[in-house]
Amino acid sequence: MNKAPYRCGVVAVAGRPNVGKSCLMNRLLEYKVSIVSDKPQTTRNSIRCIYTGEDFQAVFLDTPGIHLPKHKLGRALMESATKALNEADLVCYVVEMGDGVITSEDEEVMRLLGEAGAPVLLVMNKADLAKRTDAERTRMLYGGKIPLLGAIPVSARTGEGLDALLAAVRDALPAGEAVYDDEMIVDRPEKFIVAEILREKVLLLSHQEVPHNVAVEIEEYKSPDEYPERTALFVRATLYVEREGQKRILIGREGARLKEIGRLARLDVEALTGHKAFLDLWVKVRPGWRESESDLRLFGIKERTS
Ligand SMILES: Nc1nc2c(ncn2[C@@H]2O[C@H](COP(=O)(O)OP(=O)(O)OP(=O)(O)O)[C@@H](O)[C@H]2O)c(=O)[nH]1
Ligand SMILES: [Mg+2]
Repeated sequence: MNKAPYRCGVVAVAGRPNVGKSCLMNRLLEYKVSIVSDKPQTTRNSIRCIYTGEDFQAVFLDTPGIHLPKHKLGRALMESATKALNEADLVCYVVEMGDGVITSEDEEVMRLLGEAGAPVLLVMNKADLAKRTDAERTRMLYGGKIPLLGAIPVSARTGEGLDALLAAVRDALPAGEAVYDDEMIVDRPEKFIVAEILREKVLLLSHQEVPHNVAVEIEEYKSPDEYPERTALFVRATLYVEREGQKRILIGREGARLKEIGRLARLDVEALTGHKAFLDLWVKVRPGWRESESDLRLFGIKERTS
């Protein structure tokens, strides 16, 4: 009997904001590749997360949630998501399994999926919150709108359904050699993930418009991996906000909020890097950065080449 060919391809993980795309990536890779929060528009870059199985390699692209943008930041997020869809051999379209209706954002996702043309696997996430009967109802709801390769109930929280998802992804990939080394999990440098962890803690500890107004820049990054004379990782980072009031909120009374952001981030950074870490955090006002092309490039949200 012939051995099945090795398979490899790009799998865009797309859907409206907050359905659990990044959470799903972290769970599949058993590694914190992408930050998660209960606020929409958490993810700002398409992040390549590489899953290497026995006989396949799936290059997942975690994408920013598809929504109707209100400013340049939002438009840059949409460009990044659309680019990922156009590059994909397969799309995992993530929805919430309990979804009873199709929202305008999901209409937009389906329009973009139609334009991109890659086959679509419906991933019905948050099965832990839904009723068993929701699976069939959700499959019918979306299946009535677009052609689906399949529909799989999963829970990024409990891990339910992930083996079935990986099997379906594998079967849909084209034959091909692995593109990445099998030890590679994420295509972004450690420094990028540390900046994202800081943003995650801002999202966790702030509310209303503040979280969406924050961008993180790492000004200095000295790891014992590169500087053996050091025993701890040193990170100096600036959190940019758009207004003075937001700066006050982020710093908090007597610096309490900024301190807590630093403490929580430090724990994650230490777990990620395996080094003791020292984070030196600053908050600065940069009016209108979300509407500035050059700032979006500076913060790595918009690609420098595009
Ligand atoms: N109960 C439950 N909650 C989940 C599950 N998956 C994700 N969540 C929660 O849903 C929220 C959104 O998760 P994210 O992974 O940040 O969602 P996202 O789709 O990446 O969002 P954007 O990056 O904004 O597009 C978080 O509060 C998660 O903890 C799940 O399977 N079950
Ligand atoms: Mg995300």
